[in-house]
Amino acid sequence: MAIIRTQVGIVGAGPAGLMLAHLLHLQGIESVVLESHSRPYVESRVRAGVLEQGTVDMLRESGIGGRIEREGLQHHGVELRFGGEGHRIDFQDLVGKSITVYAQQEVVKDLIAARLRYDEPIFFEAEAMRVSDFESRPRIHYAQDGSENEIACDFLAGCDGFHGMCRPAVAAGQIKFYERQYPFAWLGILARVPPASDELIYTYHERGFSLMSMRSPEISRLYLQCAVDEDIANWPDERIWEELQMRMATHDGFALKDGPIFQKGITPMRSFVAEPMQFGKLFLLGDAAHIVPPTGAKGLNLAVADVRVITRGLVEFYKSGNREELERYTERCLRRVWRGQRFSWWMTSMLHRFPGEDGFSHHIHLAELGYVTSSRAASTSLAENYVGLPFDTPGLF
Ligand code: RFL
Ligand code: PHB
Repeated sequence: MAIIRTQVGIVGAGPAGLMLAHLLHLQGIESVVLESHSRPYVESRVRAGVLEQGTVDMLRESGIGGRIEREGLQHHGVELRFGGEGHRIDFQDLVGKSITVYAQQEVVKDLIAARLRYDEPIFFEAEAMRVSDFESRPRIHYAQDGSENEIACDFLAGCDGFHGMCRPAVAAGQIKFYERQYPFAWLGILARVPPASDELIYTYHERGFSLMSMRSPEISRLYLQCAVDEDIANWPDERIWEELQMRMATHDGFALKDGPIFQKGITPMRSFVAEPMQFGKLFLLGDAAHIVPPTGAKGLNLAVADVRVITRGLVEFYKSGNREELERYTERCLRRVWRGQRFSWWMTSMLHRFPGEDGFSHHIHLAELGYVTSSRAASTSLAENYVGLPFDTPGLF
């Protein structure tokens, strides 16, 4: 059995684990990243698409922004569509910021490439089986190529997503969960067809929510609300296009063009927060600690915000032995996480049809959307949350 010593042991090579490893490297702090899947698998996993301006700035300032700048699609607003009409929320005019559409797996590719370029340890197909001693001298026990190995570290970063093993390793009495499940899911597709608009379109319709997003000038990313236990086999391509066309139709004849679908999947919707996010020397980051429904486009951005907070704490600790920032990790992260939760829950509630809704609820949805799109105060509130609230931790660079 091999034992590797490092300063920070990181479980998971998603956006949280990779970004943390990258920032630590820039600050001269050693880490080892373990990832249970293969490199091609994590580099092709289809997920998020919207990056807040603060997330893009952080990638750029840390030297990772080259490809985002060239290939990312900068958007200055979004459309909310309901009652057969579109209403634009102009981020630039309302809050002077924008968002960037750039696929999560591209961020993951950029961060893995950086890790390999500076020749720092990242092990794929290496599954953490157990974490131990995180109150004293943390250890990660992992399996790779049929053998069991160990990482001994000063700190342990649980960046292993919602279904990971770090959060369950905490004793039941030490952790509290807050949770909401939603009675619907999203069916998402990627299609080889130019996006029907230059900006995202979020649609509320009596048949349910839909969203038009994109990945490039040739590729559309679309979602539609479906039943929570939906079987993807019930959704042949023609039915998906027909449903999207009905939901997105406008009085002035908007036409959503169809095209070959090359990826399909169903995503459940959940709000979840674990508290605290630190247990001795074990820290939980990103989806391992909190999940939001994707309607607010916040999950990856919140993961990266956690990375920012913990990096400051670790830099402070290794520079001066001062643990103050590390001790405030949960408090600092959760303040932002709860704001992201509120915004994601609100967008989800406003834009989806809940089972059993009647005419009264329908008119409440329409009234709320009408208010949000006609009041400058309400539009500004949506815009400032969507583009990302300011960080309350001073910059890292
Ligand atoms: P990840 O990405 O789940 O990465 C965790 C990694 O840990 C690995 N792992 C292990 N490795 C070793 N040993 C073990 N025992 C392990 N157990 C797990 C896993 O293989 C994996 O590689 O978590 P992270 O880094 O916290 O990142 C979070 C984001 O992935 C997530 O919040 C976003 O994808 C959410 N999300 C969106 N976020 C946004 O900010 N903007 C969006 O537009 C947006 N759209 C979305 C989304 C998520 C979606 N789905 C599919 C859930 C749209 C969708 C449809
Ligand atoms: C995406 O492009 O995948 C996307 C965009 C906006 C969301 C969620 C996902 O709210």
